[in-house]
Amino acid sequence: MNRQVFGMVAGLALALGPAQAEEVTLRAVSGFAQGTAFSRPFESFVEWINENGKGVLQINFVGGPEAIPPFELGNAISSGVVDMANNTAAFYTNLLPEGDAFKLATKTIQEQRANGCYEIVDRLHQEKMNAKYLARTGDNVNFHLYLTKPIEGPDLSGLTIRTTPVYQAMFQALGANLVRTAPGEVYTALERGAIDGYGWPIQGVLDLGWDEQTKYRVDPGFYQVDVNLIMNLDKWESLDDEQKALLEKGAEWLEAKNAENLEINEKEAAAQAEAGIETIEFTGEDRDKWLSTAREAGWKAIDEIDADTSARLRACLDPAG
Ligand code: 173
Repeated sequence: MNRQVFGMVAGLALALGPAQAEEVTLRAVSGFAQGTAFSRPFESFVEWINENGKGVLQINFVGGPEAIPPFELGNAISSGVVDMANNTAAFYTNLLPEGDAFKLATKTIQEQRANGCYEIVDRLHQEKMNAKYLARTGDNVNFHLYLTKPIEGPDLSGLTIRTTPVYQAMFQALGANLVRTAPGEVYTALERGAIDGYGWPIQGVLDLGWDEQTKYRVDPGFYQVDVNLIMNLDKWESLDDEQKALLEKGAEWLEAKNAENLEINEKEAAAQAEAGIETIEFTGEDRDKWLSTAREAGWKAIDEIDADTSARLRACLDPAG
């Protein structure tokens, strides 16, 4: 820079004074319908930030799947069309295929922050999808198979089951025919008899009205829900330290709420029984096969995506496996 230009730049900087932090408003979208199980924790987070972040940062919750289809929300975050999302990695495997491993965590997010896993997961989001990984909800919540007809054991051959990447490897290994859909298409598929069942967590079935079309839930549950709070990386980097610290504090608050899930799960199971959903409980060898297929087929699928990343993730998400 020559002297004259340097003088101009320095003068301008002096004239503007120290950077004045202005309140920033982030546009946020949820991959799950507003008011349902996997949107509610996020909605509480938005309230928390808007309450604690006056004059610093606010969140404008634009809406759920009606605003952006869940499987397109990852792209909207990468490109910055949306600043912040509440979404499961299963809905953005187009950008981050390895994200399918997050459901295999047996460690809580608090443990993942302590053992270095959070760093790996954050880096994957940054490098593969231009996103900052802020928080994980869904710890303590398992996935289940729900059916319209009974089964005897862990054999899904002859059944057509609605899936997402979460259940794909496991249900395929057990012989099912699979149809991949967003949650918004499940009710109609059941009503039309196009599917004999679907994968879904223990929470949310009644919120979505699917209990009307569901006869059985298979127990035990498997895997662990990951619903992640992510942000466009450029937007994150444009924030000042106070704004970042506010979001990180909110993230910690949100993750602490994962402890409430055990109690919510019990209430949901009771409400499902009340709504007439019967439980098919696998025991003994059937149970072992059900759970070992989940885990083995799950990790095999990640190994096939990238053996190196799979090994690094496994060592901190599911070290006992
Ligand atoms: O079944 C699904 O749509 C799915 O993959 C999922 C993931 C996390 C929470 C809820 C559902």
